Amino acid sequence: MNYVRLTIALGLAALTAACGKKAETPVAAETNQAVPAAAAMSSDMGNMAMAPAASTAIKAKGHGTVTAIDKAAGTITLDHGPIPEAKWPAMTMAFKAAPAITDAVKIGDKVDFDVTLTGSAGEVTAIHKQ
Ligand SMILES: [Cu+2]
Repeated sequence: MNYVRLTIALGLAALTAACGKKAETPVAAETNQAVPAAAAMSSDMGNMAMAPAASTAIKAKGHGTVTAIDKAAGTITLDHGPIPEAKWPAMTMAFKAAPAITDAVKIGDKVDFDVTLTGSAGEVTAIHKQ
């Protein structure tokens, strides 16, 4: 029983670390973007499969600050607050984002956004400045 709990705790810690690491190394993330973002995150999503309901897409709203935009890769990095719908703590991470999203804001903007989350990956589907 204790072993199982420890395994789950380690899995969650690894996920949190993976998400944070991604945000701390945006340059490395960009080089991976030649492969679709979802593929780069597939290992994270594999870990997430341990948690129930992780594979189900969750629509949520978030608030945060834009820290990076990569229009070529179609990603936006947000330093976002907690997202209770997904039981996510505050963190900085990259999300997939369509051109309409990446063109609408700039680095440093404080934003409200809608996001669809699948495992540890997410796509921003709407965004506007606060
Ligand atoms: Cu996050």
